[in-house]
Amino acid sequence: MSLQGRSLTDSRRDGKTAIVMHLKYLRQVLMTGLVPVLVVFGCVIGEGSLAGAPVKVIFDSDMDSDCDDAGAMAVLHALADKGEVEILATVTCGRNAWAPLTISALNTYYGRTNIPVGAPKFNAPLRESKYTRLVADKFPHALRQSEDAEDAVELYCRVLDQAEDNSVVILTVGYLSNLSALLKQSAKGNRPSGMELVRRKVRQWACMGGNFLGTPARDDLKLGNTNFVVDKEATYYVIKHWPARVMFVGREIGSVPSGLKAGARLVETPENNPVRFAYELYFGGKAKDRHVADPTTVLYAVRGLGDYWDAHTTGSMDLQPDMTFEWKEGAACNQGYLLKKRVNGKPNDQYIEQTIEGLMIQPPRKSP
Ligand SMILES: [Ca+2]
Repeated sequence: MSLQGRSLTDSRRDGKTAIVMHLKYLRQVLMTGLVPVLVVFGCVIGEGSLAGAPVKVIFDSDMDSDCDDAGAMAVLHALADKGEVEILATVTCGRNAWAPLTISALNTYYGRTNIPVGAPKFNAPLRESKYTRLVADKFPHALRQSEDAEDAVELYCRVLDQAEDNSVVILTVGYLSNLSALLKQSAKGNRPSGMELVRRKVRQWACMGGNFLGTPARDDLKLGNTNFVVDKEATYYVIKHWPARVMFVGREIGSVPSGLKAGARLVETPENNPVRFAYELYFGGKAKDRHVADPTTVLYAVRGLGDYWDAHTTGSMDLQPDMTFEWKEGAACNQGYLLKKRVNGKPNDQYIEQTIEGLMIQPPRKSP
């Protein structure tokens, strides 16, 4: 049977020829000692910064139930102080009334009062917090009142519309409520739809969420997965429709069962540090170590795999409406998840903990 005028035998022969050519190339590389500069497995491209330029990030957080969101913002600002990241926008994905002011207080502490703060103006999840109200009361914030926060979806659209193509990293450490609304946002005037903006402008989405245990990785939710479960409808829509690259940072990377933690050393920072105060309020006294699910995601979004992690970049997440999933193997596509890295046979957990801890307690470059 012919295939576009060529026989199946011809196609097989061409395939064998291609394999032989690749083997010859590999042999040539090994013999000459030349190492290919570019590794063109699509998912490897796009890690970390491009040619040393700061990574452009939109930070989206449930700044309410857990204190590691505040720790994540500390890491993000510390990396900005090192010139590794430009923070384009900071948004909350929940309706906790003091979350926008807490985010603004953290931006203010690190001397970045000009970063826009967004909040959902729709019926997003509403969760209590042990720290947002008191942080908002005690610390200065450039945002005068929570109501002054921009509509999160409008903020996403504005920032993406102004960005260069394929330049923005979206970093979520909370629910996917904003992203769902963004993907459903219609075109307005000359501005493309939210879906089109993501397709054109987003280089990568770094998503804290899911448990990637076993082979194939599957999540039965027995270890919990707050970021997916709190707004299931949004999560399902976003993961099924996301038109760009996504890297999942699973809970095993910085939370259970990894055991990685940081926060106790915040006691070494000044009392006017709102991150320290958030940890103190969360623990009802002295700041203690807390898991680092969100801070690890920040570290990945800015520095890429580096010498911290490996990644599984073939196949895709087969997510069910109840938020259980199994990873379906297949060709490399736009989805992947981080893998813990072992160095000399040992996990490098301590190295990652120390990196995060150092960034979390790093004093602001500009004094508040
Ligand atoms: Ca979070």
